[in-house]
Amino acid sequence: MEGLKAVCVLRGDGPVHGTRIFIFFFVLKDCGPVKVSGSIEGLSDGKHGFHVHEFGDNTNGCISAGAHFNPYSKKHGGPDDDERHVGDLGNVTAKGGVAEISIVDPHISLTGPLCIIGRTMVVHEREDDLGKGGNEESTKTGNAGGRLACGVIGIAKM
Ligand SMILES: [Cu+2]
Ligand SMILES: [Zn+2]
Repeated sequence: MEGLKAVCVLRGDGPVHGTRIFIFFFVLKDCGPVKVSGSIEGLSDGKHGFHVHEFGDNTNGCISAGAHFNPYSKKHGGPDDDERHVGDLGNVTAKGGVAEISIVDPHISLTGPLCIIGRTMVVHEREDDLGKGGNEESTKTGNAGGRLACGVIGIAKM
């Protein structure tokens, strides 16, 4: 499956609205890891939670995407933790309004049961505390707050 490629265009209602954000996902070798690259414009400087959410449904905006993609019913965590949702990609960091994304993740996949194609990428208002916030919400969402922008992940032309 080397070279399989997916794409996502994030759209939001707030300051992120109108920017064209392409995020590319590449499978580096069979069964992953997946490289995620791209940039997000219109963000306030600092960290913003960045997750794959369960559903590829934007009928009622980003909220229809449901919770974090969590096929193993684990608690929320950071990308380097064993206890994490498959969709937990941590944070992106914006400087001068732009976050450059360069993530290699061994959990998400573009094939099989952990496939993220058809699900939704979400960027959040606040920093994801990676499950270490000391309250119940931290173990579910990382207290990342509202959903600034989202987009369904699709199969890209090679
Ligand atoms: Cu999220
Ligand atoms: Zn999570």
